[in-house]
Amino acid sequence: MTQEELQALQSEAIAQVEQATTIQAVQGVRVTYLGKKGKVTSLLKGLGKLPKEERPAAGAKINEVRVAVEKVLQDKQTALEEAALAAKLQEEQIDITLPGRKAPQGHIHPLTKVNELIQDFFMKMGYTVEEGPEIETDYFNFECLNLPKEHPARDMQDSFYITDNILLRTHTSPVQARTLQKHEPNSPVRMIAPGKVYRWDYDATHSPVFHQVEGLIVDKDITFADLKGTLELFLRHIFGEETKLRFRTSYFPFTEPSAEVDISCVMCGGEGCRVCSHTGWLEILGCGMVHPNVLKLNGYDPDKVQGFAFGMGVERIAMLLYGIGDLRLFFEDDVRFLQQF
Ligand code: 2NM
Repeated sequence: MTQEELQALQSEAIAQVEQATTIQAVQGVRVTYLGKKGKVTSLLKGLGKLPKEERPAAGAKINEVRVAVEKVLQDKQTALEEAALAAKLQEEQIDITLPGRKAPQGHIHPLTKVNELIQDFFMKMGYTVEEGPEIETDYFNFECLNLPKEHPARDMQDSFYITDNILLRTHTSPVQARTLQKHEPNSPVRMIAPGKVYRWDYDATHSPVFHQVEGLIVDKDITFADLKGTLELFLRHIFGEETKLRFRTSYFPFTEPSAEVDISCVMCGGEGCRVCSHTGWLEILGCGMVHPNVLKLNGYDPDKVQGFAFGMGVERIAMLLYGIGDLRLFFEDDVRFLQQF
């Protein structure tokens, strides 16, 4: 093969490589020229037929063609691979600036929220938050709170008894009794007792399990004026500064005197509406001066100290605050209800 023919073979191979647009096509050109039966390979194999003295020069020339074609093939393959990678990267590009999918987030139950509102207020007023057992003895639930044997709350029909002597607490007052008994006699106490209580009752405004917050303050010279001032600050904090209060005389075995506190209606402001049964007032909590017997029964001397106590239902406050008509909604765990708060 002449020098010109070799040159033509090289040009032909390079032209084919340049026309190739896929890696498979490049591979095809490689087989055609450099494969086992390829055109360049055959020339190398045919060197043996040449006279011995021509072989080195011819071999060198053919090898130059092989190297040149090989280099063009390699460059083309690399270029095609890079283009394929670039195209793939472009196609698979993700926009990392898109906002992610948010996992649904839970939130605080309305009763917990109201409980926290109440606790925050009294904690800022220097009250401690005390807890006690939900399964109580007759002694702590009734006896040391001056609840007489014939009191209706002690009836089997009204309370959940476990044995004759043990029952689910019907109020959180046993926590106050326990706290007084833990203290040095006659030392000051300023506490609230939040928690679940249990009564045999079930309708739109009564649940067998509900939540109470009761409060107790005992010290020298605590008066009914302190009780009024404290509850006025508290109820205006919860229901708004415009809220008016009304104290009505009442009866509780553990307080004397006792009162029920009404607030001006949260819906109509006192004009009269369906929510307040056209009275302008809503019953909101019970309170009174701690009965001397309660102080005595828990190791305190009513001649040295006195105090006031109060109790409220958390569900009732939440219903009035948020305008909820049925107390059972709090316990049904319907997210469509709960999500509104
Ligand atoms: C109420 C109303 C009036 C009360 C009394 C006591 C204790 F333990 F100090 F005697 N704790 N809570 C009380 C008083 C509770 O709830 C309507």
